[in-house]
Amino acid sequence: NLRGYKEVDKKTVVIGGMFPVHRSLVSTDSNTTIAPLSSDCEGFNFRTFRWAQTMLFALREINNSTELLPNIRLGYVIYDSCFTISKAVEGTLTFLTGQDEAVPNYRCGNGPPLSALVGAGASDLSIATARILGLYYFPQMSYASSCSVLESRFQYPTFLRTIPSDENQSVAMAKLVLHFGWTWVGAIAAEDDYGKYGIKRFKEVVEEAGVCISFSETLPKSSNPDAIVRIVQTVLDSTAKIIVVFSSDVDLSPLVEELVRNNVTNRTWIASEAWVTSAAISRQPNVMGVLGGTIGFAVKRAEIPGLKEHLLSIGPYNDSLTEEFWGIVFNCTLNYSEMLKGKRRCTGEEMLEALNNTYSDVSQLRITYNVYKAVYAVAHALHNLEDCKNGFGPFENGTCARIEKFEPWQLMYYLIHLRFTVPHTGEEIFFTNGEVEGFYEILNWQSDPDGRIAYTHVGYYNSSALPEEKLIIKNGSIIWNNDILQAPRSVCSERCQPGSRMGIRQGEPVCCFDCIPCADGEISNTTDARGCIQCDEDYWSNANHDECVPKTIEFLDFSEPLGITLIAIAAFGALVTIIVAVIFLMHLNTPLVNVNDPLLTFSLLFGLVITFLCSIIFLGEPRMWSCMTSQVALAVGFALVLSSLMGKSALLMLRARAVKAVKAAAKAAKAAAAASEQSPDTAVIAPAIPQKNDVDPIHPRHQRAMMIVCTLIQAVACTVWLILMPPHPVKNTAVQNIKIILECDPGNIIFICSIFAYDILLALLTFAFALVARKLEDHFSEGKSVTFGMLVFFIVWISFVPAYLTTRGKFMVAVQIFAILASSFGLLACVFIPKCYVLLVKPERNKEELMIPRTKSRDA
Ligand code: TCR
Repeated sequence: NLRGYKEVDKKTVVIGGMFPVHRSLVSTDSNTTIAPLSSDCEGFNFRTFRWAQTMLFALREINNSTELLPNIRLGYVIYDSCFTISKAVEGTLTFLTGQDEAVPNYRCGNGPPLSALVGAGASDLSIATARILGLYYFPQMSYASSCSVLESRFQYPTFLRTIPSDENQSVAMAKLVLHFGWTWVGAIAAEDDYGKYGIKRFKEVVEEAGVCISFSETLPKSSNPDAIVRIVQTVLDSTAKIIVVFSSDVDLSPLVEELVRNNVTNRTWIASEAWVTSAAISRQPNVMGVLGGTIGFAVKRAEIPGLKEHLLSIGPYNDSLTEEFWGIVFNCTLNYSEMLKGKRRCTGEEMLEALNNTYSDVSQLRITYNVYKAVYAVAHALHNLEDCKNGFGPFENGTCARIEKFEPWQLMYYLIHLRFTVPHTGEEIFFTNGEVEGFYEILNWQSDPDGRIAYTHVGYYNSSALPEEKLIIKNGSIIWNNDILQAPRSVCSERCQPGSRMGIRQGEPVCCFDCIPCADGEISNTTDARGCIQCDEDYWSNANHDECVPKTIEFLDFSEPLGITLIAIAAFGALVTIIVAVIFLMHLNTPLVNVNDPLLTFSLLFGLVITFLCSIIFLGEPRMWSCMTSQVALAVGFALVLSSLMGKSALLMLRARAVKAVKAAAKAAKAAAAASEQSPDTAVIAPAIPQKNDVDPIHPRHQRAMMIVCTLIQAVACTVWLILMPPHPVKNTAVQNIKIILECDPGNIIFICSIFAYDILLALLTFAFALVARKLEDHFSEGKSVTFGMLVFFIVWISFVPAYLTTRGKFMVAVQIFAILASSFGLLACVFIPKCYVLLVKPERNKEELMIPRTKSRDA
């Protein structure tokens, strides 16, 4: 322990200080045969020694000041906590009791009053000491204990600090991670309160924002190479490119060594305040490849004029710590027993000025500045305490505390209500509930021209600013790992683009997912969509599945080429039919026209005109009227055509039968004649020679009646259909997803089937009649042509069925129209071309002829 106060004329007040000048305790084996001794410490830390020296420097400044505490001398007691709780507690008890051996609950009488303890560096030490000091309501002013649990005034009533609480830093780190859109980060924390609570809060904030933690590791407190190797392996195995480390430099350095050994590059490290400017990390060899581009948070930096001179002015013989420091710096010893062991003896004349190490490096005075502020805070509180005018004091009845002998809680009052400006920097310090405002500089590790690490200032975080102004960061000035200027990405899975949705992977964090493309008819229009949205009824997904587009409406339009072609063909057919009718009209009185009832011919032609023209109604956007007329016109038109043909072929069939009978009779007559020649005594009954009237067994009246009745049946059926369940236009979306097919719904499937089945029945009858009559030989062989026409008709409609069933949308209509046109043309051509040929080209063959085949001439 360093003590510095002399009984002089001035009144003395003692300030305690606690610094982790050594890194750890010397491990001793527990031996219960001898009295236990307080352990020794090892691992001298230049950085923290500088902090201790800064306290001395500040005290000297204050003691030399004529304004601050002019009548008081500040003394000090400084303890080395060796970064261990036990040492810190020991020091606290020693401080409170004033005994060199710590005896709790005992404070000896008349020594100079103890004012406050500056320190305990690490949080867990402060937590331990603050519990003890809190018991006596003894003020503690920490410069580095930033853990957020120390915020609790209930548990730590007398704890104040000049470093912002880690609550701010954890949130700041989380904001930084979110700012760069990293959603997949690793976390490493030291195994102490600083690391645990810091990383816990960080995780809370980022996880709430949807970031996932790839791994979470703890750095061991005591040397544990296996654990370090394991952590390096985890870092290597993880795909996270961003690793947040909440640890002090002392605990982190073994990991950094191992990382450098394994050459773990390509990671971006986020540094907490405790190691961001630590030379113990950044001065390790080859560290830049691994840690280059690190981004970290640091507390305010300051220039403290005169500090460097003070640091270099210390001599070897001041106290035990400087002695040790001297020995380490100059690699010699001032200790007699070590000299005996052969170590070089220090001369005491060594030049500290030539020294260039962490101790004398005053470029990053951050925690050092906090120490400076802490000492000044205590001094100002003491000043205010001394300044009190009796009667106007803050305590009972306006009393004041006396500087020669005050109670710790009285000083606490002044600390809580303190507000002062720090000399040299002009920063104003005050405590709200024991805390200072959360302000951090954001530093980026870049290599400067001479290969050293430069901590470049790239932004800041101010917790008391407006939410959107808290984190200010100059993206452009950051140089990332591998000297890249582009911010790295760290995601477990790349974002799901619009058109796909996130699919969870069982048992993995939510940030790791698969992008599943939306099904047809579903879309997602945001990135990282959780699900796809079904498009509305009349809409369908586009090719990218990121937009619902109206379904295309499909129907066979008049104006498109196919429609125009069909209209042209239909019109042509109708025209031809009319021409044929005109030709027939012109030859009305010729035998050919009259060989069968001409009226049936005209009704047949009229039916064909109807079927030709009705195919046009199938085109265009289906409407109520067009659906009704097209089907009905078709059905009735065909009924007319077929019943006319049936009427014709019925006659032909009967004629053929009669002719057959006549032929048979003639044959019989011939045979009889022959027989009578052989036996002249036999009586001959010669059969009569058949006449025209004999072979025309039915009258045209019958034929016409047949035609009319058959057509009427169809017409009536259609009327019923139209009245009961009329066909109507529908939007068909079932067949093809991307289209709305406008088509006619038949209303009732049974109706339409029976109506066309009736047509088929007529066709079959016609065919059957004509088939029987096909052998009927006359000039005009109508039986053959009708048979042939019906065959064409059947072939067309039979092939229509598969074609119709395999087409979709508007082509169904086209197929239907083709079938109508083809069958109509087939009938027209087969039935009328031979006749027109005779009428127009070979009129000489158009003459009355006996219906009886040329039996005579052949026989002759
Ligand atoms: N708070 C840490 C200890 C610590 C520290 C440091 C130690 C901080 N900054 C710099 C060494 C060097 C910040 C704690 O434990 O609260």
